Amino acid sequence: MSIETIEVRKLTPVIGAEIHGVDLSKGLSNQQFDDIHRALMENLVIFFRDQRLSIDQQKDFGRRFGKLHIHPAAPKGLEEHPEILVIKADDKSKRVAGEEWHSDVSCDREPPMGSILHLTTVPPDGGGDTVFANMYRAYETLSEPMRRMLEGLTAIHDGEHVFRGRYGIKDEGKVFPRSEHPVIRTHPVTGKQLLFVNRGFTTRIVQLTRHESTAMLEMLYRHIETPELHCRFKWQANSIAFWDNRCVQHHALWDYYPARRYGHRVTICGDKPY
Ligand SMILES: O=C(O)CCC(=O)C(=O)O
Repeated sequence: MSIETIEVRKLTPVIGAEIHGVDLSKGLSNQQFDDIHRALMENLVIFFRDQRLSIDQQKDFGRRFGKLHIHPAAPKGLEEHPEILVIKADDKSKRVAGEEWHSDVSCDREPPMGSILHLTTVPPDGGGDTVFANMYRAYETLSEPMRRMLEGLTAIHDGEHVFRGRYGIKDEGKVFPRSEHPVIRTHPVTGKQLLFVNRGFTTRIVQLTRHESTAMLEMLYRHIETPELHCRFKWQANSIAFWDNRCVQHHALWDYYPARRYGHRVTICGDKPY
């Protein structure tokens, strides 16, 4: 079956494609939805250019793929839009979202299926690229003995060290999500296996001793950082990146201080990893 309603231009053979020929501010036909979904499954992260979307239009686009997720820790960024996560950096920022390799909110019992980030302001002199990594390929490029060893292990994904104190709001007494997920998970749509630990949230492989777990996770995090697993997206104002959070990790580069970068993310609910 060919992709009929959109043009798909791959960024690399491994991960990432730009999608052309669709205006996301208009409702999608069922065929357009199917084609975009298929492009996402095949390329893991897809990018759109020159999309002038209102917040409601961005939410409508996200809702075609599932229920919208509300972040467990971030303060309400926009009145009346709790589903919007504001992504913002400027000369007052002390940190920015996504400086560490991660998949979004993997500490949730049911981590998000995907995220759709729309940037409206980008740094004037470049910078602020986002790098994405293919976790199927990360799994497949481990040696056979290593894959066998990881099979059946589970790991703790903790929001505490990531979110506590992060947003400058009072969070005493707040309990952040913490969940145990398989180290190797199966993608619910493609049925393929992939590596599901990330430097941002994963703190411990349950069945190993602490020393073993630390060494194993560090080896896996280094492996995930292999450039051949990646694509790197250069943003323009009104670009969108839509990543399948189940099989992609990402890392946002903050190389543009003190310039401003601004946008909105909607996040789509997912299901319990198995
Ligand atoms: O700013 C970006 O490019 C990505 C930010 C990030 O890591 C996220 O939204 O999870």
